[in-house]
Amino acid sequence: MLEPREERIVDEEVLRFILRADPQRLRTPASCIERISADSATYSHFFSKFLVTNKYCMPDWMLDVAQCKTLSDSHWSALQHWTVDAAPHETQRQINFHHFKESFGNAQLNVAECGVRDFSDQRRRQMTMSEYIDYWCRHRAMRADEGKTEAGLSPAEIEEAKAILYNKDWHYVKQNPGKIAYTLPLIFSDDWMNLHWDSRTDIDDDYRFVYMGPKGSWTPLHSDVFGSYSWSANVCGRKRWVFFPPEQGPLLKDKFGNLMYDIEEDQKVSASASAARGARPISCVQEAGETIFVPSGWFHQVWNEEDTISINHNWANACNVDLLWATLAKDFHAVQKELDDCKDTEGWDEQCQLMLRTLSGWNLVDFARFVAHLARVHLALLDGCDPAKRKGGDDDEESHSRAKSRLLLALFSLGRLARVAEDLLRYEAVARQVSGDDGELRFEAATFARLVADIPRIITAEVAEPGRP
Ligand SMILES: O=C(O)CCC(=O)C(=O)O
Ligand SMILES: [Fe+2]
Repeated sequence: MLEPREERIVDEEVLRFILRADPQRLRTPASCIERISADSATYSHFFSKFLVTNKYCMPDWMLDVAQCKTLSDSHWSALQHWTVDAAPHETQRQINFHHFKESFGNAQLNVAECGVRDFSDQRRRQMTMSEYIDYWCRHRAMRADEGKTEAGLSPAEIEEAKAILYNKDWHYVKQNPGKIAYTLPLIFSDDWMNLHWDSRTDIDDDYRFVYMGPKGSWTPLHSDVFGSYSWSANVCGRKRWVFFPPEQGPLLKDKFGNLMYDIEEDQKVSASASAARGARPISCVQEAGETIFVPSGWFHQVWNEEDTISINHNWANACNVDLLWATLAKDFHAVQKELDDCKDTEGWDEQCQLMLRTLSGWNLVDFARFVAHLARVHLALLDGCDPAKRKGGDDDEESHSRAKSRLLLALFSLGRLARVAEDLLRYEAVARQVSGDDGELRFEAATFARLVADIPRIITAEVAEPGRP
């Protein structure tokens, strides 16, 4: 993954205000999608208007690629290979099927069958990229001549070609470390989730995906894994999105009390259950070259209105780490309730942690490792901001203000981590490990101690006494 070259800088004033504020009170409701020009919007703007407020928006990142303007930046060149020039009757660049088959033919994919429900997801099947591209081309041919290509095919082959198969969750970056296809946009680059998963040697996973699917492929209603943010950039095609803010979750339940699977199905019913309860969807259309920033905990359902390829990452940082924690803590309490019957049996706590990992993808100890890792990273940054330890060369005004922003940003991250850590240490499963001799977290005892004891004090002093270097 090619990281952006610029540094993330947030205005000092903004940071001072945010350092004092309660995270929850900074979160403001949104009623429509705001388009922002990724070229002109600064990191500071995106940080204060969308990250800390948890508001969705549509940056036009990648517009150049979609409109096939001359690309001066060679980092886009691989992405250019994914599409070919528009045919005379088309307005958009088209998918380069040949390239995907030639370059990634053996890739193992976890393809969703959009017509078959499997609990809250679509049924999955394993295919190679080569098989998937063959399917997609047959599907397109059948769609184009409305069934004439069926001649000579068996009923099973016809059914297969008519199905809507969606290649989701292709770990492009992980599977192709040598083939950099895009540069991470600066506004999405403070990504603790992928930083942490990249550092884990015991797990081979990440949250960077490519999605590709024919017109009609879709993703059921959901909010994102762990309560993370996501961003989704359209390389080609068009997506339609429907959003509901987190507080409308209770209005989006089916008759069994689970989150609805297909909001469109619900809306087809004359007295739509969600509308009757007062849920208000916000819709938008995302064209090629446009990006959607999906805030934490927002429910959304997505349809590909054309054959579409997008890049999608899940991510998190200081601005939403409390929401990640709230999501996990809620799941943990649900697991405890579920296993309440056998509360007195030996190993009950471990059992709860195992079940939590299955349900949520991680448990309290995994989350504590994540918090400790990010705390170490930011404590090192803070130490690097110490004027006593810094080498010369920072004397002009601009460098001074950058250094200040760097310090405040590190403190902001540590402050948010400290709040979460304090809460986390109240849980037996974590506290025992941090203080015990045999727990996997005992190495982190010093990190937690510095985080919880020192950081709030440094922040209070910094806020009360601005101007310290
Ligand atoms: O594009 C899709 O089908 C789903 C995307 C999505 O859910 C996301 O980016 O969070
Ligand atoms: Fe999503």
